[in-house]
Amino acid sequence: MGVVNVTPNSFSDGGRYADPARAIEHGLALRDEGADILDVGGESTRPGAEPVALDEELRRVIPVVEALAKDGALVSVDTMKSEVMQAAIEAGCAIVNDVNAFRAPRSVETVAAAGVGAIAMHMQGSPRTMQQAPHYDDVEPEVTDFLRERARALEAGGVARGRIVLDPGFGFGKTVDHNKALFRALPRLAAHGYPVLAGVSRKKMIGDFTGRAIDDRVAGSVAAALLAVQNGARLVRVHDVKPTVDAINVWMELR
Ligand code: HH2
Repeated sequence: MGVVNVTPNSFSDGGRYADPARAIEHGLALRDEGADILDVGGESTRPGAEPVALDEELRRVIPVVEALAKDGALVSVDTMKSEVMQAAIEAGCAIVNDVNAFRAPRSVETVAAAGVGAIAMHMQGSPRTMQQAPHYDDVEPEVTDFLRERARALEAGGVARGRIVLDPGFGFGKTVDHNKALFRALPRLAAHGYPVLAGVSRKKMIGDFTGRAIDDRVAGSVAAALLAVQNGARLVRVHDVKPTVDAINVWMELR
C-alpha cells in the first residue's frame, strides 16, 4: 500500500503533494513502482495534529480518489469521518482505512452498505494527545482484544469477514517499547484469521533505531516492512514503494 497524503502537515511528506494534481501524479507513480493499493488521506494523524474540518478534508481527498480510481487504481481512503468515507466510496474507492477503527457514528453502516473493504486500526487516545503518556498494563492483549472487538462490531454491522483487515497502529499512542512488543506479536495477531496491515514507514521508531532524520529513513523502513511481512503482515503501508517491493521480491525468491 502506497501512501498518498493530500495534506500540508503530514509528518514525512507534508505539503509535498497538497495540490491534488501533484497527489494524483504521485499516486500513479507509486502504482507504477508496484503499489497494489493507493491510500489517500487528507487529515494528518501525526502526534499533536489538529483535526481537519469536513469540508476541507472532502476538498482535499475526493478529486484525488476519483482520478486514481478512474485510472484503474485500487484506492483506499484514510479517514475517520463517515461523510468522507461515503463520498470517497461514491468517487470509486474500494477500501476504507480508519485509524479510529470505525468508532465514529455511521462509519460501520457506511462500509457495510457499500460492501467495501475495512481496515481497522488500534489507537490509544486521539492524534492530538496520544503520544503524551501512552500507557498499557499489557499492550499485546489490550490491542488484540480491541481489534477483535472492532472486527466483531464490523461483522455484526454487516461487513463480510473477508473484507476486514486489522492493524495494531504502530506509533498511535505507543512508546518504542510498545511498538516493539506489538511488532513481535504480529504472528499471533495474524493467527486470528484476519489479514494484518503494518504501518511503520519513516516513523519515529525507525528514527530512534537508526538516528536518521525523517527523509533519511528509507533503508530502516524497508527493513521493518520486510520483517513485518516475514512476521505475518499481509499488507504494508509505505511511502517508499519501489525499494520495499524490491526487498520483498528478493526475499520471496531467496527464502
Ligand atoms: N499511519 C499513518 C496514517 N495512517 N493507517 C493505518 N492503517 N496504519 C498506520 O500505521 C497509519 C495509517 C501515519 O503516517 P502518514 O500518513 O505518513 O502521516 P500523517 O498521519 O502525518 O499524514
